[in-house]
Amino acid sequence: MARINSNYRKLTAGYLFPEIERRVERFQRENPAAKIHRLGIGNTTEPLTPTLIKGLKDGVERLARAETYSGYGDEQGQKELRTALARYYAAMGADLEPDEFFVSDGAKPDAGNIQSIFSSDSMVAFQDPAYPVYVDSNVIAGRSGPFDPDRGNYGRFIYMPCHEGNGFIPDPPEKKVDLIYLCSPNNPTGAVADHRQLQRFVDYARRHRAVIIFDAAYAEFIADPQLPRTIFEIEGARECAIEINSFSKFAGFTGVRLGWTVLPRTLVLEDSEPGELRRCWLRRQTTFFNGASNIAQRGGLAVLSPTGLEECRELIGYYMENSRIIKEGLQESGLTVYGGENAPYLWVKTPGGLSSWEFFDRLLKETSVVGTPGSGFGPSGEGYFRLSAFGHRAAIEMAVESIITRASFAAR
Ligand code: PGU
Repeated sequence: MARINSNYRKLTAGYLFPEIERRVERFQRENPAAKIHRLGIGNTTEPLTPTLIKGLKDGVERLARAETYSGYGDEQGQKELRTALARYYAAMGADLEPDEFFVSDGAKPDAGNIQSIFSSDSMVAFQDPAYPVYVDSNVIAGRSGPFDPDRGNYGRFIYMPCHEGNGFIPDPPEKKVDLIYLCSPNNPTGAVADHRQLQRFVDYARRHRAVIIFDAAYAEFIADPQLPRTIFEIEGARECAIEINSFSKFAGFTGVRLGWTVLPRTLVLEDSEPGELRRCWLRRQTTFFNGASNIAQRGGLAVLSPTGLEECRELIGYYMENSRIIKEGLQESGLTVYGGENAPYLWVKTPGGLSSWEFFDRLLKETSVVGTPGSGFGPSGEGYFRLSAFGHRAAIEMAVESIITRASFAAR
Protein backbone atom coordinates (compact mmCIF):
# COMPACT_ATOMS: atom_id res chain seq x y z
CA MET A 1 0.00 0.00 0.00
CA ALA A 2 1.54 3.29 -1.06
CA ARG A 3 1.42 6.12 1.45
CA ILE A 4 2.14 9.79 0.91
CA ASN A 5 4.84 11.82 2.62
CA SER A 6 2.60 13.04 5.44
CA ASN A 7 5.02 15.88 6.23
CA TYR A 8 3.26 17.74 3.41
CA ARG A 9 0.17 17.85 5.65
CA LYS A 10 2.18 19.79 8.21
CA LEU A 11 2.69 22.69 5.82
CA THR A 12 0.52 25.45 7.16
CA ALA A 13 -0.90 26.78 3.91
CA GLY A 14 -0.43 26.65 0.19
CA TYR A 15 2.76 28.25 -1.12
CA LEU A 16 2.45 31.96 -0.40
CA PHE A 17 2.53 33.43 -3.90
CA PRO A 18 -0.13 31.20 -5.53
CA GLU A 19 -2.38 31.99 -2.51
CA ILE A 20 -1.97 35.73 -3.16
CA GLU A 21 -2.71 35.16 -6.85
CA ARG A 22 -5.99 33.39 -5.96
CA ARG A 23 -7.12 36.36 -3.85
CA VAL A 24 -6.15 38.84 -6.56
CA GLU A 25 -8.05 36.87 -9.21
CA ARG A 26 -11.15 36.85 -7.03
CA PHE A 27 -10.86 40.61 -6.48
CA GLN A 28 -10.48 41.17 -10.23
CA ARG A 29 -13.55 39.02 -10.96
CA GLU A 30 -15.60 41.03 -8.47
CA ASN A 31 -14.11 44.37 -9.65
CA PRO A 32 -13.55 43.96 -13.39
CA ALA A 33 -12.82 47.66 -13.90
CA ALA A 34 -10.06 47.84 -11.28
CA LYS A 35 -6.51 48.30 -12.60
CA ILE A 36 -4.37 46.10 -10.36
CA HIS A 37 -0.91 47.34 -9.32
CA ARG A 38 1.35 44.36 -8.65
CA LEU A 39 4.02 44.94 -6.04
CA GLY A 40 3.70 41.44 -4.63
CA ILE A 41 6.06 38.83 -6.00
CA GLY A 42 9.69 39.81 -6.57
CA ASN A 43 9.59 39.22 -10.30
CA THR A 44 11.80 41.14 -12.73
CA THR A 45 10.11 43.15 -15.48
CA GLU A 46 12.76 44.97 -17.53
CA PRO A 47 14.22 43.48 -20.72
CA LEU A 48 17.61 41.79 -20.65
CA THR A 49 20.53 44.05 -21.53
CA PRO A 50 22.26 43.84 -24.98
CA THR A 51 25.35 41.98 -23.71
CA LEU A 52 23.16 39.32 -22.09
CA ILE A 53 21.03 38.89 -25.21
CA LYS A 54 24.23 38.49 -27.23
CA GLY A 55 25.47 35.82 -24.79
CA LEU A 56 22.20 33.89 -24.95
CA LYS A 57 22.16 34.13 -28.78
CA ASP A 58 25.70 32.82 -28.81
CA GLY A 59 24.45 29.87 -26.74
CA VAL A 60 21.77 29.19 -29.37
CA GLU A 61 24.20 29.62 -32.31
CA ARG A 62 26.55 27.06 -30.80
CA LEU A 63 23.77 24.52 -30.95
CA ALA A 64 23.39 25.16 -34.71
CA ARG A 65 26.84 23.82 -35.64
CA ALA A 66 28.26 20.33 -35.23
CA GLU A 67 31.66 21.70 -34.13
CA THR A 68 30.21 23.65 -31.21
CA TYR A 69 27.07 21.61 -30.44
CA SER A 70 26.80 20.29 -26.88
CA GLY A 71 24.28 17.96 -25.25
CA TYR A 72 24.43 16.95 -21.62
CA GLY A 73 27.21 18.88 -19.97
CA ASP A 74 29.15 18.82 -16.75
CA GLU A 75 26.45 18.49 -14.05
CA GLN A 76 28.43 20.90 -11.90
CA GLY A 77 28.29 23.57 -14.60
CA GLN A 78 30.53 24.63 -17.49
CA LYS A 79 34.10 25.10 -16.32
CA GLU A 80 34.28 28.47 -18.05
CA LEU A 81 31.30 29.74 -16.05
CA ARG A 82 32.60 28.35 -12.77
CA THR A 83 35.95 30.02 -13.44
CA ALA A 84 34.19 33.31 -14.14
CA LEU A 85 32.24 32.93 -10.89
CA ALA A 86 35.47 32.34 -8.95
CA ARG A 87 36.83 35.55 -10.51
CA TYR A 88 33.65 37.44 -9.59
CA TYR A 89 34.11 36.35 -5.95
CA ALA A 90 37.82 37.19 -6.01
CA ALA A 91 36.84 40.79 -6.83
CA MET A 92 34.85 40.78 -3.57
CA GLY A 93 37.86 39.53 -1.65
CA ALA A 94 36.70 35.91 -1.42
CA ASP A 95 39.13 33.16 -2.34
CA LEU A 96 37.26 30.24 -3.93
CA GLU A 97 38.14 27.59 -6.52
CA PRO A 98 36.03 26.89 -9.64
CA ASP A 99 35.49 23.37 -8.27
CA GLU A 100 33.71 24.79 -5.25
CA PHE A 101 30.93 26.23 -7.45
CA PHE A 102 27.87 24.26 -8.52
CA VAL A 103 25.83 25.88 -11.28
CA SER A 104 22.09 25.23 -11.06
CA ASP A 105 18.76 26.26 -12.53
CA GLY A 106 18.21 28.78 -9.74
CA ALA A 107 18.55 29.57 -6.07
CA LYS A 108 15.10 28.25 -5.16
CA PRO A 109 15.84 24.62 -6.08
CA ASP A 110 19.22 24.82 -4.33
CA ALA A 111 17.70 26.45 -1.23
CA GLY A 112 15.08 23.69 -1.10
CA ASN A 113 17.41 20.78 -1.91
CA ILE A 114 20.50 21.62 0.13
CA GLN A 115 18.95 20.28 3.36
CA SER A 116 19.00 16.78 1.86
CA ILE A 117 22.76 16.39 2.41
CA PHE A 118 22.38 16.83 6.18
CA SER A 119 21.28 14.34 8.80
CA SER A 120 17.48 14.03 9.00
CA ASP A 121 17.50 14.79 12.73
CA SER A 122 19.42 18.08 12.37
CA MET A 123 18.24 20.96 14.54
CA VAL A 124 17.60 23.90 12.27
CA ALA A 125 17.49 27.64 13.00
CA PHE A 126 15.81 30.19 10.74
CA GLN A 127 15.76 33.94 10.50
CA ASP A 128 12.17 34.90 11.19
CA PRO A 129 10.75 36.26 8.87
CA ALA A 130 12.49 34.77 5.82
CA TYR A 131 11.94 33.38 2.35
CA PRO A 132 9.49 30.49 3.01
CA VAL A 133 11.45 27.85 1.07
CA TYR A 134 13.93 27.26 3.93
CA VAL A 135 11.25 26.36 6.49
CA ASP A 136 9.00 24.50 4.06
CA SER A 137 11.77 22.28 2.65
CA ASN A 138 12.76 21.26 6.17
CA VAL A 139 9.12 20.58 7.08
CA ILE A 140 8.83 18.29 4.05
CA ALA A 141 12.08 16.57 5.07
CA GLY A 142 10.57 15.79 8.48
CA ARG A 143 12.66 18.02 10.75
CA SER A 144 9.93 20.36 11.98
CA GLY A 145 7.99 18.56 14.69
CA PRO A 146 4.31 19.51 14.95
CA PHE A 147 2.92 22.92 14.00
CA ASP A 148 1.68 25.02 16.93
CA PRO A 149 -1.29 27.03 15.62
CA ASP A 150 -1.32 29.40 18.63
CA ARG A 151 2.28 30.44 18.22
CA GLY A 152 2.33 30.01 14.46
CA ASN A 153 5.53 27.98 14.55
CA TYR A 154 6.91 24.44 14.42
CA GLY A 155 7.96 22.80 17.69
CA ARG A 156 11.38 21.52 16.62
CA PHE A 157 12.55 24.59 14.70
CA ILE A 158 14.56 27.39 16.26
CA TYR A 159 13.32 30.83 15.23
CA MET A 160 15.61 33.85 15.31
CA PRO A 161 13.17 36.77 15.49
CA CYS A 162 13.95 39.87 13.43
CA HIS A 163 12.23 43.01 14.64
CA GLU A 164 12.66 46.76 14.92
CA GLY A 165 14.61 46.29 18.16
CA ASN A 166 17.46 44.38 16.50
CA GLY A 167 17.30 46.21 13.18
CA PHE A 168 15.86 43.00 11.68
CA ILE A 169 19.20 41.16 12.05
CA PRO A 170 19.09 38.48 14.76
CA ASP A 171 21.71 37.22 17.16
CA PRO A 172 22.95 33.62 16.78
CA PRO A 173 20.77 31.11 18.65
CA GLU A 174 21.40 30.56 22.34
CA LYS A 175 21.11 26.80 21.99
CA LYS A 176 23.35 24.59 19.91
CA VAL A 177 21.87 24.03 16.47
CA ASP A 178 23.22 22.18 13.44
CA LEU A 179 22.02 24.30 10.52
CA ILE A 180 21.38 28.02 10.29
CA TYR A 181 19.65 29.68 7.35
CA LEU A 182 20.57 33.31 6.76
CA CYS A 183 19.47 35.56 3.92
CA SER A 184 21.22 38.92 3.50
CA PRO A 185 20.04 41.25 2.03
CA ASN A 186 17.01 39.72 3.63
CA ASN A 187 13.83 38.81 1.87
CA PRO A 188 11.40 40.16 3.10
CA THR A 189 12.76 42.83 5.48
CA GLY A 190 15.44 44.33 3.20
CA ALA A 191 17.89 44.36 6.14
CA VAL A 192 21.57 43.61 5.47
CA ALA A 193 23.91 42.05 8.06
CA ASP A 194 27.21 43.89 8.55
CA HIS A 195 30.64 42.25 8.98
CA ARG A 196 30.42 42.16 12.74
CA GLN A 197 27.00 40.53 12.73
CA LEU A 198 28.04 37.88 10.20
CA GLN A 199 31.29 37.27 12.08
CA ARG A 200 29.24 36.39 15.17
CA PHE A 201 27.35 33.75 13.18
CA VAL A 202 30.56 32.35 11.69
CA ASP A 203 32.17 32.20 15.14
CA TYR A 204 29.07 30.48 16.51
CA ALA A 205 29.07 27.96 13.64
CA ARG A 206 32.77 27.13 14.09
CA ARG A 207 32.31 26.74 17.84
CA HIS A 208 29.39 24.33 17.44
CA ARG A 209 30.42 22.72 14.14
CA ALA A 210 27.20 24.07 12.68
CA VAL A 211 26.70 24.99 9.01
CA ILE A 212 25.39 28.34 7.78
CA ILE A 213 23.33 28.23 4.59
CA PHE A 214 23.64 31.77 3.30
CA ASP A 215 21.28 33.00 0.59
CA ALA A 216 22.85 35.98 -1.18
CA ALA A 217 20.32 36.25 -4.03
CA TYR A 218 20.11 40.06 -3.54
CA ALA A 219 23.81 40.75 -2.91
CA GLU A 220 24.11 42.91 -6.03
CA PHE A 221 21.48 45.30 -4.61
CA ILE A 222 23.78 46.36 -1.76
CA ALA A 223 24.65 50.00 -2.36
CA ASP A 224 26.65 50.59 0.83
CA PRO A 225 30.28 49.61 0.11
CA GLN A 226 30.86 48.83 3.81
CA LEU A 227 28.41 45.93 3.81
CA PRO A 228 29.50 42.35 2.98
CA ARG A 229 28.18 40.90 -0.30
CA THR A 230 29.18 37.32 0.38
CA ILE A 231 29.60 35.27 3.53
CA PHE A 232 33.06 34.35 2.21
CA GLU A 233 34.27 37.87 3.02
CA ILE A 234 34.03 36.77 6.66
CA GLU A 235 37.00 35.15 8.31
CA GLY A 236 36.46 31.45 8.94
CA ALA A 237 33.42 31.13 6.64
CA ARG A 238 35.19 28.61 4.41
CA GLU A 239 34.99 26.14 7.29
CA CYS A 240 31.30 26.51 8.02
CA ALA A 241 29.28 28.16 5.25
CA ILE A 242 27.49 27.33 2.03
CA GLU A 243 26.34 30.20 -0.18
CA ILE A 244 23.39 30.09 -2.55
CA ASN A 245 23.03 32.74 -5.23
CA SER A 246 21.20 33.50 -8.44
CA PHE A 247 21.25 35.35 -11.74
CA SER A 248 17.49 35.95 -11.35
CA LYS A 249 17.41 39.34 -9.67
CA PHE A 250 21.02 40.18 -10.48
CA ALA A 251 20.53 39.94 -14.26
CA GLY A 252 16.79 39.52 -14.90
CA PHE A 253 17.10 35.73 -15.35
CA THR A 254 13.93 34.89 -13.36
CA GLY A 255 12.58 33.11 -16.45
CA VAL A 256 15.92 32.09 -18.02
CA ARG A 257 16.77 30.11 -14.82
CA LEU A 258 20.37 30.11 -13.63
CA GLY A 259 21.92 30.13 -10.18
CA TRP A 260 24.81 28.67 -8.24
CA THR A 261 25.86 27.28 -4.90
CA VAL A 262 29.30 27.57 -3.33
CA LEU A 263 30.32 24.62 -1.19
CA PRO A 264 33.94 24.93 -0.05
CA ARG A 265 36.15 21.85 0.23
CA THR A 266 37.32 23.08 3.62
CA LEU A 267 33.88 22.89 5.22
CA VAL A 268 34.00 20.66 8.29
CA LEU A 269 31.18 18.83 10.01
CA GLU A 270 31.04 17.05 13.34
CA ASP A 271 31.23 13.58 11.78
CA SER A 272 32.93 13.91 8.42
CA GLU A 273 36.19 14.78 6.74
CA PRO A 274 36.69 18.12 5.00
CA GLY A 275 35.48 17.62 1.42
CA GLU A 276 32.92 14.91 2.14
CA LEU A 277 29.96 17.31 2.25
CA ARG A 278 31.02 18.80 -1.08
CA ARG A 279 31.13 15.29 -2.55
CA CYS A 280 27.63 14.60 -1.16
CA TRP A 281 26.25 17.66 -2.94
CA LEU A 282 28.00 16.63 -6.15
CA ARG A 283 26.49 13.14 -5.75
CA ARG A 284 23.08 14.65 -5.06
CA GLN A 285 23.26 16.86 -8.12
CA THR A 286 24.60 14.17 -10.45
CA THR A 287 21.77 11.85 -9.37
CA PHE A 288 18.84 14.26 -9.36
CA PHE A 289 19.90 17.05 -11.73
CA ASN A 290 21.31 17.02 -15.25
CA GLY A 291 22.87 20.46 -15.33
CA ALA A 292 21.62 23.94 -16.15
CA SER A 293 20.67 24.79 -19.74
CA ASN A 294 23.77 25.33 -21.87
CA ILE A 295 22.11 28.40 -23.43
CA ALA A 296 21.48 29.91 -19.99
CA GLN A 297 25.10 29.25 -19.01
CA ARG A 298 26.36 31.23 -22.01
CA GLY A 299 24.06 33.99 -20.78
CA GLY A 300 25.60 33.71 -17.30
CA LEU A 301 29.05 34.10 -18.75
CA ALA A 302 27.89 37.29 -20.48
CA VAL A 303 26.52 38.62 -17.16
CA LEU A 304 29.96 38.21 -15.56
CA SER A 305 31.82 39.97 -18.40
CA PRO A 306 32.87 43.59 -17.67
CA THR A 307 30.14 45.08 -19.92
CA GLY A 308 27.58 42.56 -18.66
CA LEU A 309 28.25 43.54 -15.06
CA GLU A 310 28.10 47.22 -15.90
CA GLU A 311 24.73 46.85 -17.67
CA CYS A 312 23.24 44.65 -14.94
CA ARG A 313 24.30 47.12 -12.28
CA GLU A 314 22.63 49.90 -14.21
CA LEU A 315 19.41 47.88 -14.31
CA ILE A 316 19.68 47.24 -10.58
CA GLY A 317 19.98 51.02 -10.18
CA TYR A 318 16.66 51.34 -12.02
CA TYR A 319 14.91 48.98 -9.58
CA MET A 320 16.53 50.75 -6.63
CA GLU A 321 15.15 54.06 -7.90
CA ASN A 322 11.72 52.36 -7.86
CA SER A 323 12.46 51.38 -4.31
CA ARG A 324 13.24 54.98 -3.35
CA ILE A 325 10.00 56.18 -4.98
CA ILE A 326 7.92 53.61 -3.07
CA LYS A 327 9.66 54.30 0.23
CA GLU A 328 9.25 58.07 0.01
CA GLY A 329 5.65 57.76 -1.14
CA LEU A 330 4.70 55.46 1.71
CA GLN A 331 6.47 57.63 4.26
CA GLU A 332 4.60 60.63 2.87
CA SER A 333 1.35 58.76 3.48
CA GLY A 334 2.38 58.31 7.12
CA LEU A 335 3.50 54.69 7.09
CA THR A 336 6.60 53.35 8.85
CA VAL A 337 8.82 51.73 6.24
CA TYR A 338 12.04 49.72 6.56
CA GLY A 339 14.41 48.26 3.97
CA GLY A 340 14.61 49.39 0.38
CA GLU A 341 18.07 50.95 0.62
CA ASN A 342 20.28 47.92 -0.04
CA ALA A 343 17.54 45.55 -1.18
CA PRO A 344 14.59 45.70 -3.58
CA TYR A 345 12.01 45.13 -0.82
CA LEU A 346 10.18 47.55 1.43
CA TRP A 347 9.06 46.26 4.81
CA VAL A 348 6.03 48.23 5.92
CA LYS A 349 4.54 48.27 9.39
CA THR A 350 0.79 47.80 9.07
CA PRO A 351 -1.09 50.82 10.46
CA GLY A 352 -3.58 50.69 13.33
CA GLY A 353 -2.53 47.22 14.47
CA LEU A 354 -3.98 45.51 11.38
CA SER A 355 -2.86 41.96 10.77
CA SER A 356 -0.80 41.33 7.64
CA TRP A 357 -3.70 39.70 5.76
CA GLU A 358 -6.18 42.39 6.92
CA PHE A 359 -3.83 45.00 5.51
CA PHE A 360 -3.45 42.98 2.30
CA ASP A 361 -7.24 42.93 1.81
CA ARG A 362 -7.66 46.60 2.74
CA LEU A 363 -4.87 47.80 0.44
CA LEU A 364 -6.21 45.73 -2.45
CA LYS A 365 -9.78 46.94 -1.93
CA GLU A 366 -8.96 50.61 -1.47
CA THR A 367 -6.01 51.10 -3.81
CA SER A 368 -5.83 47.97 -6.05
CA VAL A 369 -2.21 47.54 -4.89
CA VAL A 370 -1.02 43.97 -4.32
CA GLY A 371 1.73 43.32 -1.81
CA THR A 372 2.77 40.32 0.26
CA PRO A 373 1.53 39.78 3.83
CA GLY A 374 4.48 39.66 6.23
CA SER A 375 3.01 36.73 8.17
CA GLY A 376 3.59 34.56 5.10
CA PHE A 377 7.33 34.78 5.86
CA GLY A 378 7.09 33.55 9.45
CA PRO A 379 5.45 34.44 12.78
CA SER A 380 7.60 37.56 13.32
CA GLY A 381 6.36 38.91 9.99
CA GLU A 382 2.87 39.38 11.46
CA GLY A 383 1.91 43.06 11.48
CA TYR A 384 4.14 43.78 8.49
CA PHE A 385 3.74 43.89 4.76
CA ARG A 386 6.26 43.53 1.93
CA LEU A 387 6.29 45.59 -1.25
CA SER A 388 8.53 44.70 -4.16
CA ALA A 389 10.41 47.31 -6.19
CA PHE A 390 10.54 45.13 -9.30
CA GLY A 391 8.25 46.72 -11.86
CA HIS A 392 8.05 49.24 -14.67
CA ARG A 393 8.59 52.78 -13.41
CA ALA A 394 5.18 54.01 -14.60
CA ALA A 395 3.42 51.13 -12.83
CA ILE A 396 5.32 51.83 -9.61
CA GLU A 397 4.41 55.52 -9.78
CA MET A 398 0.74 54.70 -10.33
CA ALA A 399 0.73 52.30 -7.39
CA VAL A 400 2.31 54.87 -5.07
CA GLU A 401 -0.08 57.55 -6.30
CA SER A 402 -2.99 55.22 -5.65
CA ILE A 403 -1.86 54.63 -2.06
CA ILE A 404 -1.28 58.33 -1.38
CA THR A 405 -4.63 59.44 -2.82
CA ARG A 406 -6.96 56.53 -2.06
CA ALA A 407 -5.85 54.64 1.07
CA SER A 408 -8.04 55.42 4.08
CA PHE A 409 -5.01 55.26 6.38
CA ALA A 410 -2.95 57.75 4.36
CA ALA A 411 -2.23 61.08 6.01
CA ARG A 412 -3.63 63.79 3.73
N1 PGU B 1 16.25 33.26 -2.73
C1 PGU B 1 15.56 34.31 -2.28
C2 PGU B 1 15.94 34.95 -1.01
C3 PGU B 1 14.46 34.79 -3.02
O1 PGU B 1 13.78 35.83 -2.57
C4 PGU B 1 14.11 34.17 -4.24
C5 PGU B 1 12.94 34.64 -5.05
C6 PGU B 1 14.88 33.09 -4.67
C7 PGU B 1 15.93 32.64 -3.88
C8 PGU B 1 14.59 32.38 -5.94
O2 PGU B 1 15.63 32.54 -6.83
P1 PGU B 1 15.67 31.80 -8.23
O3 PGU B 1 17.11 31.81 -8.59
O4 PGU B 1 14.83 32.57 -9.19
O5 PGU B 1 15.16 30.39 -8.05
N2 PGU B 1 11.92 35.24 -4.32
C9 PGU B 1 10.80 35.90 -4.99
C10 PGU B 1 10.03 34.94 -5.87
C11 PGU B 1 9.15 33.98 -5.14
C12 PGU B 1 9.52 32.55 -5.29
O6 PGU B 1 8.63 31.72 -5.10
O7 PGU B 1 10.68 32.23 -5.52
C13 PGU B 1 9.93 36.56 -3.94
O8 PGU B 1 9.03 37.31 -4.32
O9 PGU B 1 10.14 36.36 -2.74
